Amino acid sequence: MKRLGFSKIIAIMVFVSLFSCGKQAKVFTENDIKIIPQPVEFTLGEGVFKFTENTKFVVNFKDDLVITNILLEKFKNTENWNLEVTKEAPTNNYVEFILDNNLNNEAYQLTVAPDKITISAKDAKGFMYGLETIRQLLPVEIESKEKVSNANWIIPVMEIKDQPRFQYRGLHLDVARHFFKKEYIKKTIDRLAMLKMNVLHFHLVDDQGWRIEIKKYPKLTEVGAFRLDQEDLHWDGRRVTTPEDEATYGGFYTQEDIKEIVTYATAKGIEVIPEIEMPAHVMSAIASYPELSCFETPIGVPSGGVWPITEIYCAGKDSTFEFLENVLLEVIELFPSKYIHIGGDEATKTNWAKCPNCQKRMKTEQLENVEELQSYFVKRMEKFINSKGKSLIGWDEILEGGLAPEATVMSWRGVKGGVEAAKQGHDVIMTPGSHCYFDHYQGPQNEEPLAWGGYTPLSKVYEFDPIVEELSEAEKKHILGGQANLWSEQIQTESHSEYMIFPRLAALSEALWSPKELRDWNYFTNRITSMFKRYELLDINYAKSAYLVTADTQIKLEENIVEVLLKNEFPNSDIRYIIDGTDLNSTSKKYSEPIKITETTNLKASLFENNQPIGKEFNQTIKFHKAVGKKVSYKEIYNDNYQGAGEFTLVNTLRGTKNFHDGQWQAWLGKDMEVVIDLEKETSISEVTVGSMENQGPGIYYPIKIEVFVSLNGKDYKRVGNVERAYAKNPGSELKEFKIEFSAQNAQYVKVIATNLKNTPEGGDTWLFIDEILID
Ligand code: TNX
Repeated sequence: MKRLGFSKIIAIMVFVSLFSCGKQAKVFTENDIKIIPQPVEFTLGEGVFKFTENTKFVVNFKDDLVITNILLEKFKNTENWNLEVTKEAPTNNYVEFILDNNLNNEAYQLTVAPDKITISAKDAKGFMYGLETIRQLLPVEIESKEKVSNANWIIPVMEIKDQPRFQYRGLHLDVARHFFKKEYIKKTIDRLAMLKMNVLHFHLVDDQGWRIEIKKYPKLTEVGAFRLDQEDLHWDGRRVTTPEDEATYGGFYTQEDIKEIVTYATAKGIEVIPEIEMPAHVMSAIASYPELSCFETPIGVPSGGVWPITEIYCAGKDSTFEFLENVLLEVIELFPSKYIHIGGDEATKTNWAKCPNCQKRMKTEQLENVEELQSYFVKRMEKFINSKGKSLIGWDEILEGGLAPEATVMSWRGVKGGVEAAKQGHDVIMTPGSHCYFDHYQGPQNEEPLAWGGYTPLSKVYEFDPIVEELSEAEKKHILGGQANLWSEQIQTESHSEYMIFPRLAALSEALWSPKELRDWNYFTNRITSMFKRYELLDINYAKSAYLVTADTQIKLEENIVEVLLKNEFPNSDIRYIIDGTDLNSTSKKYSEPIKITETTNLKASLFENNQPIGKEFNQTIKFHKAVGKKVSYKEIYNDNYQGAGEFTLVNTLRGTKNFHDGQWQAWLGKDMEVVIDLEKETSISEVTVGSMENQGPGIYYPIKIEVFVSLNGKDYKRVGNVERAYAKNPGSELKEFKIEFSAQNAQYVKVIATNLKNTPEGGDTWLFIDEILID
């Protein structure tokens, strides 16, 4: 018999003892691979690679430190290791970077073997993305800023081939409406890189603030970067400012700050595209230099909402263009990006129609209308920008009056502008409000911090596809990619900004990086929970809105019951509920089918994980009343866009939320609501409650009067009560119940008339929103 050598015996003893004390070698399955965005292709092998104090990074090109730093820093934080970067490969336990010019831009291949890892790429971004993938293969504790004990830094033996679907994968940050410090911008850059995003669109100019130092025009930041502090008021409830107001809210980036941000971003593979708005969204510049406007009236930097935007640059005076060219000369010096974004959105051109200089310009340039004058403006700026070797991007309004010859269009009012631009042979970046506006709500509006409006939950972002099928193959090539926009009217703090960006940015990154065929919401929700743990360790205030339980009801007429359906963003999730008024706990009933309700009931529900409630609790009292499920007849049918949830919307027990698109509201534009509810038999009643909403921004106003009439035969009505409420200015959004009480009446038919305000003091039709009508 062959004898075993001494060292082999020791090896077996170590092996046996490892297993006998329960420390089994981890076997990875596909379910353990939780990478976002999902790689194009991966195959798992057997065994693992283990990072130790002796692991080396083998790099033979410059930028080695910048690239490898992603992981070096992580191991420094968690283990206090100073892993070595060398040019010579050791015998084992190393990560090697191999240049491969056959790969596409930004692509990488990752091969993990037990003794070494290789990352092949053609460019720095490819190498960085390979490292970001390793980071996500490592246990989530790698994100810790503090020492981690007993960690096992292993990743599975595997092979990954990966590359982006789109070359442009961006996030827009509005630092004008509210100012964000350079440190926060740098943090955001790290977080973009982690998701393999590659553009930061930096919205540096708007009415409410000019945020970049321009040496030739110091007043742009001395005056334009600061405004009267009205931060305690709602954005649309702030008073108009004057040049005399004490301006204390604001801030700006010096040119040194900008250089620091750009250098930092470049090292992380992020291109920073500056946006210098024109001809509108520039009241901060006009407050600094009134001569830039048509009528040169001195104004203050606005502290809040301005609509419509009529104070814009004069398109007639040559001095305006001279100013803008000088500004852009400094901007071009600071940003290596090939793009300069000139805005171009939302200009109300009433001053241009009256201004002698603009009129003269239109005559000499033979322009038919003010849209063509804006087109002249943009084309003239494009010529200048092109002469400096750069390309122009503008919002889709730059299509109006004729597109500048080389312009790239950023489509925000849906995808329509993008489609039109691509058909004209122009490059396009898709940022439609429907999927890409991160200033929208992401959960039930009553539960969320104030947002601009709209509703764009995580699953909606995940569905985003920049490619529109009506385009030909050649036209589709013009779609460079997509971008999320975070407008900051309602966002005053960094933590609120993080809340709006995460986790939606993770969904967007997958929509823009991964092949469309691989998109799978179930699989994404399985991976995102691991990302949440990373976000927690990174102190990112990510939104947990996807965990929120929401309810829907169905009326079962025959049985006179209401069925409540519970759901949340996660498929097949463990929702539990309780209806006896006690608190939720691990013994609460698991939700598996609609809950039947026949009387006023308090319903509490939550998503559970590991037998514990997670996320915010759903807590609603479903008010059963005498009109539930009864027929409602309308004198004037509600507006097509707000039909609620069908014929029983007003009497289905479910209440409309502050999100006016939640499918519960019925609404009338410029008209009254008049409905009759048939209680089916003579019933004693003494109160009617009408739910309504006010959100004056989008034109939704409370009724000015509600009247209640009762009848036994449906012909002869008696007025039994009413409430009146005079119009009052009301920023923000609000829900209210209007209760009309009266002495007990026997009635079968109840008529309710809610009178629409019809005209705002500023003119324009008003919306009347109603849900629900309760009768008792
Ligand atoms: C429209 S999107 C704007 C912004 C606002 C935003 C609010 C675009 C090009 N213009 O100025 O902040 O709506 O969502």
